[in-house]
Amino acid sequence: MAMGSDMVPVELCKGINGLDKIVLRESGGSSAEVYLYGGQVTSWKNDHGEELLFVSSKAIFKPPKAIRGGIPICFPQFASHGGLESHGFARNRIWSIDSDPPSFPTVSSSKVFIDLILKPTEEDMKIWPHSFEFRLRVALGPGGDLMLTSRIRNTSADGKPFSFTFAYHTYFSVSDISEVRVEGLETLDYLDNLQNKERFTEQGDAITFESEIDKIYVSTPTKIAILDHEKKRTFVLRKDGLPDAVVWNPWDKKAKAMADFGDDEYKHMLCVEAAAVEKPITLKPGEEWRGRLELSAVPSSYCSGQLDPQKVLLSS
Ligand code: TA6
Repeated sequence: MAMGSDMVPVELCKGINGLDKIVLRESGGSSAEVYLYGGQVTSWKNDHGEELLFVSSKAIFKPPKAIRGGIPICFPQFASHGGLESHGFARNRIWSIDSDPPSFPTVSSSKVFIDLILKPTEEDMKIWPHSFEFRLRVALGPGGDLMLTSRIRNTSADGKPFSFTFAYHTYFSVSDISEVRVEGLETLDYLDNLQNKERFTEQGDAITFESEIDKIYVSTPTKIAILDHEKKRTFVLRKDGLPDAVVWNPWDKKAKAMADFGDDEYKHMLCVEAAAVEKPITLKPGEEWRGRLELSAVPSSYCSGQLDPQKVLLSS
């Protein structure tokens, strides 16, 4: 689907419930949508217009509720790893468009991007008394890859460092969860959220799904592959500055217990989250942390052997 001259690469418009969103369109036909509410990507489509991310049909697009799907940003706390509300507050705040972002250290091939910024309000300072600037760039690559780059700076004037945990809580859309395999996490240690965060070691084969899973894999490789055989599609997740990876599917019981999630929707989603959880990140005043996520969707035909997960994981 080639881009007509009328297709604007970066467009600010109104989304659900009148919330502001930015639509990114890449000349090859892929697209993405980012809500200022939560700085949250809620859509990523390939050049055939197929949606690659899961958003629940029951998602609530109304502050202060977090949007159930897409890529929520967990900051300054992942899940219940601290005294704040689950997953921190960045996903429940209205972000701004950053009109004057500092230059990026590396030259990006992407010409289609938006820069957002989040700073704490006085209310935020009462629950988390630290000054920061959180800059987020959401970009679409020439091939339709989706890139998210977070830059978090400690802007405290009181000389105090602060520590945080973080995740890109990505909801991938899958055909049938029982047909999905995750490659790249074999033999790694993980903290099991279903067993008091006890530490275990994963078995040697690819991860498959037949029940609820909520695991934090620690010190993972920088690349993970999610194979959806039925859709003949592989998601390749590359990450930088994010040592851990969380894998979550609520399965049937938890699905029924979530008001903003359909009872059967667990069959069509999987969260694989690039994260920094096991070792919190500490920043002294003036210091900046960068965490990058790059997602690719590779059309594949497993039976033709085109897709050898090991080749994907070992290739650059
Ligand atoms: O990332 C996995 C997890 O921490 C699970 O424990 C589950 O709670 C999920 O996130 C969703 O959390 P939420 O706060 O969005 O309902």
